[in-house]
Amino acid sequence: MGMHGSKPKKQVQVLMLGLDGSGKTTLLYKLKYNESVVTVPTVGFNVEMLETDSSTPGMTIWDVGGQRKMRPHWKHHFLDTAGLVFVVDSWDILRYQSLKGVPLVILANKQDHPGALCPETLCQKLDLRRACEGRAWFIQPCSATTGMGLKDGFRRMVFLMKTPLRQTQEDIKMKMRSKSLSFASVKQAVLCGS
Ligand SMILES: Nc1nc2c(ncn2[C@@H]2O[C@H](COP(=O)(O)OP(=O)(O)OP(=O)(O)O)[C@@H](O)[C@H]2O)c(=O)[nH]1
Ligand SMILES: [Mg+2]
Repeated sequence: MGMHGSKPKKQVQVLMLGLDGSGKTTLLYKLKYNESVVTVPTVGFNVEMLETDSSTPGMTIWDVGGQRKMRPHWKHHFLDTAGLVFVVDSWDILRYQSLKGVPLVILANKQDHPGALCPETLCQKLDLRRACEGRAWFIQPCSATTGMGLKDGFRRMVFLMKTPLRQTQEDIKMKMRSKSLSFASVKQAVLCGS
């Protein structure tokens, strides 16, 4: 409950999906606590709120297990999803009608591994431009182990929720650079626009 006169804090729901072992749980706890946790495959889901200051909406991140037996349960989380973060690998999820047009951030995780594919190569190999047609999207290199790129990925998620569809990856990078958006200020933008 808030103090007298204060409004309850706004929350946006962000759904994080991806095949089992892609690193969702690791990156969630790295992002939230800056800790490298030892994970077990998620049966069910983990949910964490990302901290923001009192004037900006928080992001509630839902990390749903990616094992085959868990995938039929993904759709139960679609209803109030404002944005989708997909940790590489599968596109099947993009075909669901109820996720049509929902902005997409692809976290190209495990970049700390020598020989990890760069975003541009992944983009080509997975034919992402075609797969992501009809939605705002961005591919973000990251490492759940070191924390590299994690905050940027979620900043981009907030940015994409506010951005028109027809933009190239370069457009998005340039606009974010020129506005020099901070993690807090992009969340403020969501609050003001909603
Ligand atoms: N080197 C490296 N290993 C990672 C990275 N992210 C995750 N891992 C490892 O990959 C394994 C699986 O990570 P999880 O976070 O459990 O994967 P998950 O996507 O939550 O898997 P499910 O819960 O089964 O859907 C663990 O051994 C992690 O330590 C990363 O960025 N770099
Ligand atoms: Mg997990």
